[in-house]
Amino acid sequence: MQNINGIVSVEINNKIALICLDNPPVNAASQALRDGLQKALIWASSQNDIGVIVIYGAGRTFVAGADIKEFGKQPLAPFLPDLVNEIEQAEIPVISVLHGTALGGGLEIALGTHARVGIEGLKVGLPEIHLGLLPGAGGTQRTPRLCGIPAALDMILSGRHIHAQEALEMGLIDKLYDGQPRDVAMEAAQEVLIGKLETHRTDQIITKSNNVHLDEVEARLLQTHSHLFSPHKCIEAVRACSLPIEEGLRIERQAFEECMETPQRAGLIHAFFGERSVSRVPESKIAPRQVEHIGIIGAGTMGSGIATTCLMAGLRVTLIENVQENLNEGTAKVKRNLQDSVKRGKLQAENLSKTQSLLQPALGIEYLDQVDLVIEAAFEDMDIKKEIFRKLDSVCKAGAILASNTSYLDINQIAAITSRPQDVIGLHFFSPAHVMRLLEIVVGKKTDPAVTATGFSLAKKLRKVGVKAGVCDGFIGNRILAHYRKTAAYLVLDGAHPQQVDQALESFGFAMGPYKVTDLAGLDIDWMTRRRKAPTRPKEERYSGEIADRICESGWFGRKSGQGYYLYKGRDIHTNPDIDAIINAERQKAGITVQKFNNKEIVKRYMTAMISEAVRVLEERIAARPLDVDMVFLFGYGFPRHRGGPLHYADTLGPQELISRIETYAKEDSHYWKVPDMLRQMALDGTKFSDLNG
Ligand code: 3H9
Repeated sequence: MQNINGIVSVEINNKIALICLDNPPVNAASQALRDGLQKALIWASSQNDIGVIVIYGAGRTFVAGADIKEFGKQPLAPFLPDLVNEIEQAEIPVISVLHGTALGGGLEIALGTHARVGIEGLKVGLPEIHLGLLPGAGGTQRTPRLCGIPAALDMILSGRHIHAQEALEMGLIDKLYDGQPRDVAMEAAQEVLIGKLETHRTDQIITKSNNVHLDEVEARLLQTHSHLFSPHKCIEAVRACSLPIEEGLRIERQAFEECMETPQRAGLIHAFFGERSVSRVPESKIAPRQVEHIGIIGAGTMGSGIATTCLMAGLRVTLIENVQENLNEGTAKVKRNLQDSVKRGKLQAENLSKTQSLLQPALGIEYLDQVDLVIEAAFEDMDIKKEIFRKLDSVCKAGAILASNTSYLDINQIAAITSRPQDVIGLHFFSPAHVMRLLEIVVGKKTDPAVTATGFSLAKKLRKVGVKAGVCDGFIGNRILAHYRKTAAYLVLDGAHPQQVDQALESFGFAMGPYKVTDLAGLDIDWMTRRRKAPTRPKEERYSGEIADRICESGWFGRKSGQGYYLYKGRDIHTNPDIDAIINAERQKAGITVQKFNNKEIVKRYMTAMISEAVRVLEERIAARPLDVDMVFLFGYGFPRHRGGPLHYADTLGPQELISRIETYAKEDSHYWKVPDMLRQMALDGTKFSDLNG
């Protein structure tokens, strides 16, 4: 055994050289791995009488891609594209054994080898598009040569993972085996030596150009993804696959480097690592409590959605209502949700009836005496919640966790009603709870760290992104939302149209503008919140709710009532012509001189308001790190992923720019627009939000 550099080793066995890549956790093609592989190839080729070289991976996977941590830094030799070319041009046949996931640069290494064999369970893919990139080590040139332009383009533009059998049918891999990587490596190598497994060079295959298909796909992309950079560059690179390979690779390299320079790439990589590091909180080192049986109180939209997500994770659920009719409706909703999940491919059809059987509907809280964790999803009213928690305290077994799904109420007050405040926590799901990935884990003053740890382990089980939040009205997300939504309302009062506000923010990248979101959520929800907050609204605050109040008074609550800011006919959405009269009347009543706002100004004000409240949330330690705020917005509020989240985006502007914007707007409304102290300090120190994520 020749240990090349601690990550790569070579074993010689008769005429076979076995190169093992061992760079946990996912065998990323870091500089050390590339260097080790290059040296291993040279060393193996220099040995006497070698008939075949095999590359395989140790651990749970073959190479899952280039090392993403190296992106944005000075690239270090050997470079992956060069290494793949060297593999392809090797005189001794080189084959690869793929197991686990062979993704991105990992698959590209394999495409450079002269035969690829897979092990059952393998998934392959070119997911670079999700990072704002394109396959930059030959993937755009060799994949079409092996599978044709349409299949290659689908793979590159979707970034999807492809199962072993499909990869075999596509011609991406040559043969499938069952077994351990080293054993399969030996078996496949012996087959090469006796001519049972053929080897070939992908670069020698000629691809016919298919501009008609490429043009069609590009036209569709322009309609749906015109704001994203890398999909267009993917097409540009694939177009080059019918040229001689050296030329194609040069075009691919150029396009890859252009993608690497974009803020979209930086935003998407921030999202990738943020999603993985957001659960790294001090409590994650503590053992969580065991949770197998969950009680859910309330079978409305929220409760039935939470029940659905728990069932899909294989947990037993007791669903509680106090009236039989509501319980029946809730149970039916859960069943519909599960059936929809089968249609969406999130639940296997053969598991449907087993999953349904984990649901136990019941009338009355006394049925929760044996559950490990209760999630209360009743009406948002403090007195109702206190009553429920008082009962839970007397019914639930010792050590059971008592969670509330409240979206803004004070968890400390709820906990104080029980004799076990250490077991009380907020678990704030987002609607529809079986679809949306965010889970705010709201930690009260007395919450036991093991209870917080359980919140995170539950989030993981439910495949949610758990984010730790402190207690305040609205926690991280709704607190910030309540603030920046006022900006949208002020813009409309002062001269913008709700539809223009939506268009401006959708072109910034939001999945939906704020007025479409309000219509979808129901205008009555915000109406109720405004009335709840009315007694505590500061006198100096400019009221932002007049237009929305008038709309609600007309009985228009958005999509569910057929009209709101828009008109709804079936699935179609139209302008609501009656809105203008309401807006104009309110402007006149308030004596407002109408201003014109262009879309850029709308985005500037909206984003500045969002960022300034996010900074206050950090100052008050409601969120511990900027990335917590970012993940809340990416996974719960439709924030454009390629912008990385509000505070990642704030770093692209810098504190000084934000301060000068706020100071300008403060001339119109000094109560609403205030520069947070933390932002001033950051400008003085030259600190970025990314510096505070460590
Ligand atoms: C590329 O290849 C470009 C080339 O075309 C051209 C180059 C010139 N690098 O997700 P997990 C870490 S672009 C560095 O929790 P799972 C991850 O952060 C790349 N680190 O596990 C985490 O660290 P921690 C194309 C990576 O089992 C740990 O590994 N490839 C990388 O749920 C475990 O990850 C991709 O985009 C990486 N490439 O899922 C694949 N990948 O424990 C990206 C992972 O400290 N990766 N880490 O938090 C994935 O999709 C998933 O990680 C994978 C495993 C499916 C592999």
